[in-house]
Amino acid sequence: MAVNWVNPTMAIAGFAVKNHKELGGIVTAVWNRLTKKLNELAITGTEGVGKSVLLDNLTGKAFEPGYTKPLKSQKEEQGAVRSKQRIRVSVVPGQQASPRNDSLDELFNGKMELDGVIHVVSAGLPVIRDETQCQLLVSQQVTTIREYRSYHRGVELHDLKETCEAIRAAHRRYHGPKWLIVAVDKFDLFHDKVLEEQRYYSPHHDSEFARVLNDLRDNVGRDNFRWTAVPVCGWPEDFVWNGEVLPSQMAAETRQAYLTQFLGELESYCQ
Ligand SMILES: Nc1nc2c(ncn2[C@@H]2O[C@H](COP(=O)(O)OP(=O)(O)OP(=O)(O)O)[C@@H](O)[C@H]2O)c(=O)[nH]1
Ligand SMILES: [Mg+2]
Repeated sequence: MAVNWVNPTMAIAGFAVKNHKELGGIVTAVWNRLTKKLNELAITGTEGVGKSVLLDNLTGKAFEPGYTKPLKSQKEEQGAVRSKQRIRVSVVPGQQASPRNDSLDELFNGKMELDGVIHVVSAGLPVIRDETQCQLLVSQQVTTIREYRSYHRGVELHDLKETCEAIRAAHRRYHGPKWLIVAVDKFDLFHDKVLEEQRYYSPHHDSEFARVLNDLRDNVGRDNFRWTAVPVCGWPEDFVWNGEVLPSQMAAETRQAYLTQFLGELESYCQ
């Protein structure tokens, strides 16, 4: 590399150095880039469940000043996770339209060989950004938050089955992806009902949800697939449906602790 005597850039191998203190971390990052395997992951889950916000938390973008939450994703998003492992993630858009199908096809049926999947769920509390869609649901008697959650748990389960089908097809091609982490997102909205949600999402209980993933594991072989569920909160805020409010209840330090735990678990699944 040419030595710049006049205007040396504050960057090493593409990593911007803001101050001397950061240098240690950057040297580690460069070292990792040279020595570690790249883990290719997909983030899946239904519309409005929190995939893009979770990605921004994992890449660090959510901590930048002036960050605002993303709009509905119209196409696949990608990012590198801030981690001691090399982890690249692609987010499949949730909206039932061609960008979602193209992305699913490319990630699970194309040239890419995925190492793992982060499947995002929100205990039946996705955000619907389309007013017409909201009105339609209310007209179908989904008027309370209780009814909303029950309806969306059905949608979530259907989506999980679709994702497992894609994983099964990928396994027929290259025996991967080898693992799946269920990100139980929006934990700030049901932190007080932790055991209930744990019973539904955890691999250690026999729920309808767990059965779908256990069937997949038995089908592709226990040596070829494992899964777990980890609670997380990407963006704490009250949830409102048809005038009813479910308050967000989570202190900033608790949220940080959940995020740190999520990242730790993710790193342990990556090589
Ligand atoms: N309470 C709460 N709300 C959240 C959380 N994460 C996301 N949200 C809300 O959910 C909305 C949707 O989040 P996104 O990350 O954009 O959802 P997505 O899964 O990417 O949705 P699509 O792009 O439509 O597939 C956000 O705009 C927030 O209003 C969370 O941890 N807690
Ligand atoms: Mg999105």
